[in-house]
Amino acid sequence: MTYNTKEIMEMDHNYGAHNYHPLEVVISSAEGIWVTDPEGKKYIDMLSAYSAVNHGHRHPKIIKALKDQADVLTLTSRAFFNDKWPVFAKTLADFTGKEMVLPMNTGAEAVETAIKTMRKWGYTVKGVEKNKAEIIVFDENFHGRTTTIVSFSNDPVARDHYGPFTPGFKSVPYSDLKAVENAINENTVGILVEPIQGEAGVVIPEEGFLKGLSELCKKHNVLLAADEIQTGFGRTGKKFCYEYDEIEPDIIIMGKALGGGVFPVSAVAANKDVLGVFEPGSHGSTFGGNPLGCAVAIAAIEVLTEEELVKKSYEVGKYFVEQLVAMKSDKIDIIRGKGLLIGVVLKKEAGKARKYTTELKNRGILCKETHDWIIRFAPPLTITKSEVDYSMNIIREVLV
Ligand code: IF1
Repeated sequence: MTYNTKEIMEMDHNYGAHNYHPLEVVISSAEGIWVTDPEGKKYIDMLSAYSAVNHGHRHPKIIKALKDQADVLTLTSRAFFNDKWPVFAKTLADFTGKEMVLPMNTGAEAVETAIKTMRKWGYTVKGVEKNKAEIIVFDENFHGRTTTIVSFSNDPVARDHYGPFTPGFKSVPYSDLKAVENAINENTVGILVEPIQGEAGVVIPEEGFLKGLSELCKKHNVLLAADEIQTGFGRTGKKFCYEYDEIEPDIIIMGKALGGGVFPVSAVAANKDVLGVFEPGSHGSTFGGNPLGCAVAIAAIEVLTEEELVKKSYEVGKYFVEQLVAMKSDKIDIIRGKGLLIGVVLKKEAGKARKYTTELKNRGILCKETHDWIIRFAPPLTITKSEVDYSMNIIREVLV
């Protein structure tokens, strides 16, 4: 049984909880940068499932890894060894330059893992008094949707009515090193930071912010955890966005594109002096490190390197921004981006972004507004300059 767009949207409305407000387009198949609706209309995907589809839809090598693995072994739990997880751990350790990896599934679970790591390190290594650990986070952060993570969000939509909240977090203004230093005390175990704030509207911190954080962390014996869930794996034109500041965070949090656009795979990577705090039973997940996810993630990392997607993201991203600037649209206030993570802030008088994302959708470009005034462009990293040119003609029709 297949359904048309209208039927699918009605079924979604009638049976699905209303925790989303999607653009009115149904995707029923996809390949590379292209997605297709049930009526056969094609669109260019300029969102990439919020950076989870960096490799393009159904990348052949990743799909092959998925199918090959599905034919031999899919799930074991961690009660036994499986022959894929350790290979994935080594692949990701080599890729990140860290000694150890802890696998989970979703981004929020990886963030929770980083929080637990920092707290446990605080108590068992730094010597913080029981239940006193503090973690510094930043205003307008987005790290996921668990009750602990929304406890330190300041977005009322994400947070309201979910209390009582988890204590132990201090939120300070993004990009404000002075505020960070003032917030640090003897109970501070870690700083959790997005190298670019994605949900806040692709907010890029002042140059040297991460470097400054890294220095503060070293000075005060505090761990630095970089949430690279959205910015990692080439999205911003580097393997990881923190590389722009030439730093080494203590903890790297990964998700989204690690699953190659097909499977939820997340992980935390750190050195043994940090991730070594866990002992058997102290943390885990039924599906974390499952052979299917590991096979996919190994392929995803290999494709990134083989196809030089990081370099492409840097170059095509630069070109994309140049083309946007050259449009000289009087509807646009600010254009900001690194690699292929690009935010276009509209002027208030241009009206809300939803109007433009809907219009772009009608003309064959899928992207999503964030907050009321910002359009985010984040196509698969496989997009070519000529495909950007093609898209830009449509974007020009809508934004100029
Ligand atoms: C949704 C936003 C993006 C993330 C960072 C952790 C997570 C995310 C930096 C949690 C997830 C997603 C969640 C998704 C929409 C999307 C999003 F608009 F909500 F904020 F990308 F900007 N850290 N971001 O960006 O990862 O548990 O979802 O795997 O619909 O909630 P997750």
